[in-house]
Amino acid sequence: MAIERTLSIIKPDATRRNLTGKINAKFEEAGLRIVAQKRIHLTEAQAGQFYEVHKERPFYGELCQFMASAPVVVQVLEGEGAVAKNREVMGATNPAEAADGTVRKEFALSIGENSVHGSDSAENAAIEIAFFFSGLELVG
Ligand code: PCG
Repeated sequence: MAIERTLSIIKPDATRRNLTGKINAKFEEAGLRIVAQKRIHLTEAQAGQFYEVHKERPFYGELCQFMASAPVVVQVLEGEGAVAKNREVMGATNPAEAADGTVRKEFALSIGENSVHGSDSAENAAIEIAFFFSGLELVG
């Protein structure tokens, strides 16, 4: 399988509980390499822009408010089949449905406060990485 990159976000519920290191350990144990990472505090407008595809969903306002409620850690993960591998490590969106050993099973609080975001396709990964990082910030 080809080496890919995917965009990951450690969300406010996880940064608040000081879980960045524990979550990063799970990525690294799965063979994903953290090739870029920064801690930022999004405005609600920036969160809204990032999640624009969900604009019509009933939870959009709540989602944007939550994402702006505390700092997040945005990161680029690299590895073989990184998009799918990261989704495996994260587990299902709803922690009640997430498999044992996944980030969301261990750490997520609810479907909204679910600790991590990961790109859902290689195409969206490229768009989401470009949203947060310049080429100069990406190291091999
Ligand atoms: P993510 O970041 O992978 O992509 C969109 C997010 O919308 C998703 O994770 C969830 O956190 C969030 N989401 C999905 N369904 C619901 C919901 O029913 N309520 C809330 N508050 N958030 C949701």
